[in-house]
Amino acid sequence: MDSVAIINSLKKNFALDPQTSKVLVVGLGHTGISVAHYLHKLGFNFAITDSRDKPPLIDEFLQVMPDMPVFSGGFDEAAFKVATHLVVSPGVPLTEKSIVKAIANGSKIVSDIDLLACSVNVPIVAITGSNGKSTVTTMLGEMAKYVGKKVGVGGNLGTPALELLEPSTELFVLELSSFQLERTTVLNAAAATVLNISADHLDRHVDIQNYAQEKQRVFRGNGVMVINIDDPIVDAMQKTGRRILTFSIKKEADFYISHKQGVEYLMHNQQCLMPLAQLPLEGRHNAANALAALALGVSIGLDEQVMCQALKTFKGLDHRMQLVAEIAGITWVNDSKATNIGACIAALQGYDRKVILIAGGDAKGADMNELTPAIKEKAKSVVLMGKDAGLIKQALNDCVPVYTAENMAQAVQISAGLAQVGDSVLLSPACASLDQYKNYQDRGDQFSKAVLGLLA
Ligand code: UMA
Ligand code: ADP
Repeated sequence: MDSVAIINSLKKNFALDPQTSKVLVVGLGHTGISVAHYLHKLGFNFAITDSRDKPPLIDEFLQVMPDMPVFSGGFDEAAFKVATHLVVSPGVPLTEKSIVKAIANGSKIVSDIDLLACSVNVPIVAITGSNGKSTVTTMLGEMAKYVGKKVGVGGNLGTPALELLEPSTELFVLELSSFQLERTTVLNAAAATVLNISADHLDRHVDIQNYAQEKQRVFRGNGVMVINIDDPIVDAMQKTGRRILTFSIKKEADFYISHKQGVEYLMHNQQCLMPLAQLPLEGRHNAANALAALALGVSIGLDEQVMCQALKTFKGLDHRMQLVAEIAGITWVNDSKATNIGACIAALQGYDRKVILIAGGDAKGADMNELTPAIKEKAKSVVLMGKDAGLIKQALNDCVPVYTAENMAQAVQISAGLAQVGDSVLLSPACASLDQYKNYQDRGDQFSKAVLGLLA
């Protein structure tokens, strides 16, 4: 779409007008910068505010737009007072006092996802859920590339949605978080999925019902709904009158798994798509991810055989069930991206024997008792660390031997002492990393470093 068409769409959907609107971009992170570039290009009058004294990207921003007003070190009351529209970064809660006040005074909330949706007339596929978003988003992006589409892949995955705006793009595949969805009102995805729901981000959402409701917003509009019928909360999201494609790893669905002459296949209705063994990813949950990606691809008309070719070469993402090393008959697996209970349970359930589990960190308000059955079944011992180690220890109530470590190096040392030939040591923390590490990548890297250090 050209600038005139985009501005017309913004006017129609949000009364957002370069002549009259005053936009406040809240948060100067990756989202904030991408929004600033977008508004600048369209000739909008805007300012930025960030609660941090020195927002991490301020220098980079001022180099490109030195004249733009930036209010940092707190949310600037005066800037909120005059703003007709707020574009709030996902890291900033909408319950923030200044935002609540601005909304009460008539300011409209617009998300970067809404801005993208108003700026394109090609299909958008939207992917959310508690776990598997990044994997499915990347899988579908790879499939679309294999088919020969010019595709923009991003969102919560890393590249902000508006950075993907390119005139030649034929398809957008977006990973969306609950925070992005709660402030998105006009997205009408051609196909969308909620992969699964398990407790996460309960430090920001009132309860799991509220978290699931925000996720459900991905289905706004009239696109195809891709539904995981193994998850009762997601299954209940089906809407009558909509085209629905279901997937399941437990029972027959539109996309499912079936045995044919002793071989397990990924299936679409009665058609065998490919043997499951040709999917080069560990864990049953990745079969679900592949089925979801196939269903989304079919929804937007991608060729199934070509999509399967892409799946066969998909190596998975770092820090998700990633084999670090096999040392003296012991396998070390980095699943640092398991930042919630659901991911840790899925990791444990993928094993057919007991493992040594390294877990802990910031539980983000989740009830750690939900971990206990899977740990009881699949862990021979548990090494805990981080802020909420005590909560997990309490929940386990001595059902397995528990050890406590100060840091990753110590956790790996303790695990090495416990492990015997044939064992697996799994880092799958069930918690966020920010209490002890820069991010989950840093946590995973420290694990790999400590494991490889065992060789020395
Ligand atoms: N912050 C402040 N004051 C501000 C703005 C932010 O203190 O004024 C803090 C926030 O509390 C947060 C951090 O700064 O802890 C970053 O927030 P942000 O929204 O400004 O971050 P961005 O750089 O814009 O990155 C965001 C997403 N971050 C969050 O949702 C926290 C990125 O997802 C996403 O890749 C990016 O937009 C592009 O779309 C990251 C993430 O952790 C990977 N997401 C969560 C998750 O996956 O669990 C939801
Ligand atoms: P997200 O972007 O939703 O965090 P990722 O693909 O990055 O999802 O995976 C995050 C964690 O969840 C990893 O530990 C991974 O092994 C696990 N995981 C991936 N897919 C699923 C799934 N379908 N169900 C449960 N856990 C999953």
